[in-house]
Amino acid sequence: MPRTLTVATFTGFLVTAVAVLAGCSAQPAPTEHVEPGEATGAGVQLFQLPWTSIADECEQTLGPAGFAWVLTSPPNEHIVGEQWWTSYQPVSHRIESRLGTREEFADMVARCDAAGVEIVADAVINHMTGQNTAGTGFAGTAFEHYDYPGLYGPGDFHYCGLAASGDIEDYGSREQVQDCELVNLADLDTSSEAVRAKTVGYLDDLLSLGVAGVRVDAAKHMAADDVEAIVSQLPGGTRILSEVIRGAGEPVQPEEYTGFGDVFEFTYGRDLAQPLQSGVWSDPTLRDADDEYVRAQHVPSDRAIVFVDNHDTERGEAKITYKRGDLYVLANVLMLGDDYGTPVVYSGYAFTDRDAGPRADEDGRAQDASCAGVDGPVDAYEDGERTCVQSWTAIRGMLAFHDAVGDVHRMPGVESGDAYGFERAGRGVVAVNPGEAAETLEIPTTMPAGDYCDVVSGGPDATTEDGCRGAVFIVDDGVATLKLPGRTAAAIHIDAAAPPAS
Ligand code: AAO
Repeated sequence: MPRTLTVATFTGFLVTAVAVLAGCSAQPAPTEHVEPGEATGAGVQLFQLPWTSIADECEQTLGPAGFAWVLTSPPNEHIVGEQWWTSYQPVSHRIESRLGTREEFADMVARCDAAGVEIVADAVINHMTGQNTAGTGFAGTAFEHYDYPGLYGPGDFHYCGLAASGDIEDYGSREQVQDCELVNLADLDTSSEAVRAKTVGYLDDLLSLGVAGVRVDAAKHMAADDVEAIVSQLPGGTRILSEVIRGAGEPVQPEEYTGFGDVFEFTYGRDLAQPLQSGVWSDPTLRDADDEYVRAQHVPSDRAIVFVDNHDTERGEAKITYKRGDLYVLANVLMLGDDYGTPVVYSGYAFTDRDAGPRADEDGRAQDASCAGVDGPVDAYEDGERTCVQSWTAIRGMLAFHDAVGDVHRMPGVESGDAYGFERAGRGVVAVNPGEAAETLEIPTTMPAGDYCDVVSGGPDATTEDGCRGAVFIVDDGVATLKLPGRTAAAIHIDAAAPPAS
């Protein structure tokens, strides 16, 4: 028997209604003609995908699907090795790597921009290499652990002396986290004007190639003031996305980095995984009297980059990754249907060995990979096979949902068994059923009555008999009725009404 509103949400809903009647500034009463504000354009992380393939993806899939930006892997010259993480050990600021040449990178940026997709580059500016022996980089640059001729020398690094190893051994110590070495990586002294100038020079070079912004790798390991001193020298409007993993009880917290840019919010994916595994739901969204988000352990919505998983967490803490295909679809549907933060879909490759790099040629260059014809997760991947999440029907449908609902509020949720769903005020309804048993959700909505194409299973398609490629759901008398087989999701929105039967 579907519970239309749990007690908590029903109370919340009543409070909201009363508040609106009383003229308080709680969530506005949904109206079917609410016009959305600008949606925070969704991105996709194309992990270890070469520049030529990213350019193809922008033109063939990302632009048409409505992705606003791509997060690339680090473009800098790196140490030689088959592991993916060699990309995170810079040898120079040359844009020459296993993922492509400077010219290929510039061409990718131009082709993606022409397709309406911006490029955000992963920038490794906290450190250099982590091997104690001298070496030669992927593009032929000679280096030693603390000596990078023409770039950085021994005087440009921290030697913290706080632990015998010189490495971070205690994340409870701010000094260790920001002055010692992360896993033996030579730690740049970002308080030094000389280091800052060289770092700004690298970032300016990326921007000169048309890049719209950067992910600041290991930002936690640089004082927020140092990061701000660096990025404040970049052209206004440059997008800054800081990686600051939220660690309980740690002195360095993500909030410190929200004054000059956005922050990847690691709590989001952790919180999303729990109800999808347990089927026990509660509304995470609490808005205060000023209508501002007050999600515990989350940075403010307008500073949050949210994700289900990324290249680190899929190899570590994440409970829901591509390896759990159907639940992974449900997690991405909820993220793209939510009204918190700016979502970034993760797209990598299948692996058994966490260190295994992308499929590469004999010269170590990552192989081009096409996602043509991929429309969903597969039961069994070969190691190195791209997951192509950006091409999945469900994801492309939810990109359309995300854009159609804009920034209108997420309304109190509705549950039935393991299933859960919610309205985006007057413009869409989204629901998931992580359980095995089929469920029917009746979700209050002010969307206009009528038939709607489910965008998770295909959306509008004029070539079909009922005008929808997949399921059709009905809104009638202020209720959207969504029938969900086990392990499925569904979503309808204002721009995906089923055309009237001809
Ligand atoms: C490789 C080898 C090393 C070798 C090194 C140097 O693996 O054995 O010593 O080379 O030769 C990547 C790979 C590393 C690789 C590195 C360099 O992951 O394996 O090392 O390239 O090639 C911390 C940082 C965070 C960082 C993360 C991996 O804060 O910034 O470690 N991520 C970025 C990149 C990452 C990259 C680097 C940085 C380096 O995304 O791909 O490394 O450029 C806690 C702390 C976090 C900490 C994690 C892991 O997190 O809070 O700050 O991240 O631990 O140490 C719960 C907890 C939370 C915990 C989390 C994850 O959620 O609440 O506190 O679990 O465990």
